[in-house]
Amino acid sequence: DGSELVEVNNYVRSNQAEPNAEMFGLAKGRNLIVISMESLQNFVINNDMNGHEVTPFLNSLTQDKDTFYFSNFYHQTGLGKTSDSEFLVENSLYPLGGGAVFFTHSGNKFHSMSESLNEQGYYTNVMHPNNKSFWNRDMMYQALSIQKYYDVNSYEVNEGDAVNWGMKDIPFFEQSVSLMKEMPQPFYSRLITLTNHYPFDLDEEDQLIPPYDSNSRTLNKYFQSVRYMDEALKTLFDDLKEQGLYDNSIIVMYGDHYGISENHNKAMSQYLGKEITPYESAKLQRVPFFVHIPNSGKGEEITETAGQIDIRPTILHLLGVETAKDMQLGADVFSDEHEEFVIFRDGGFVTDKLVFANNACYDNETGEQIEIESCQPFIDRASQELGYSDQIINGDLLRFYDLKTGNLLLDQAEQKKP
Ligand code: GP9
Ligand code: MN
Repeated sequence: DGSELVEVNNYVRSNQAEPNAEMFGLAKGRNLIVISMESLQNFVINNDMNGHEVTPFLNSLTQDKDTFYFSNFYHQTGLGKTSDSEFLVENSLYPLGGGAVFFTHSGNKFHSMSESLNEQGYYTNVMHPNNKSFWNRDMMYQALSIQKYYDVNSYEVNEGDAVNWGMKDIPFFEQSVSLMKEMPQPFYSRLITLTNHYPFDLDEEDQLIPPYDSNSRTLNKYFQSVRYMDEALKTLFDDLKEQGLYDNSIIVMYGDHYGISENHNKAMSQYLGKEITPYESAKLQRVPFFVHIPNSGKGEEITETAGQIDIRPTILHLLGVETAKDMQLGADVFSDEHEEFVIFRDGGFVTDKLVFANNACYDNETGEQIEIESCQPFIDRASQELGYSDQIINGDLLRFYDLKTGNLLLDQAEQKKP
């Protein structure tokens, strides 16, 4: 019954972070282009593989005057992988512990970022060259009030333009920008890449660096495949400039989840030159997060510990949209009140000082295991916060929440009791 919402709402209200006055509205009115970078982990950024730079374009962005690069940013996905990251971005709620929320709760009421931006006059859409029903996206996107899904049928997949799971990222970006050119502005387009997906197969002409030389064929190919995606991102920026869409847009990019699972720890340990402890595994869940605001002159590397749940309030505030009434569990990363506390779906977490993984507590600085008592307060809060998120989803509680006023519609909840 909707009365659980009282406690959840109190928690959410008391954890709201005030926007940063200097950043609020910095990109107001601009088109919003969000790129989900498939399987991209942070360990390749500003790193090389046997002398080959893996992500030259993204590396250049880490030094760029218009780009914020977050180097301690974590994915928070579960079994729903890409779709879980989409859920985090649209709702600033956690995905579910078992099963993909895109499949289990597409009938729910949500107040998505798309809904908010649509109210601000944005044309909202997702672009992804896969079948529309994959991850139940066609159904879930309706619940998320996304106006249009440009699925594989919106693309012309020519001979040689597909590899691995489908359309290659370079032609995908090229055609996506042509489609954007025709959209009413401002638009919010969320683009989901596909090429850098397990098993990381590429055509020979797209292999821009040699493979790695470990016992893991997966990791060996991963570097080449990431290198291709990096090239594709460079072409996207060029395409946007060519079509005159670059200057009036903000481009946000994030890695959706890990690409290299713990099954490849031996090869990873060879590459990184250290043993992969549960502490290291947790730190390997870092994914790159970029906020690129053309001609803003604002940009730097930010080391604040943050996660995908923070993307939505961060974006909305940059676009000058208040979120004080939103039922969200993340916080604007630019806010002074943003807390360095990232909760993983399995109850693990990372703070600026601590890492909790595999039921053990570690010092975040040294990686040494320390007594569990140091982690206990955060263990409790992590389970509380995940619990509230689960309650919202499992109880479909947003039915009883009036976003406009921030009022709880509990009379209605009473009436709907079975
Ligand atoms: C499929 C793509 C990949 O459309 O988003 O999904 P994943 O397997 O990474 O969840
Ligand atoms: Mn994915």
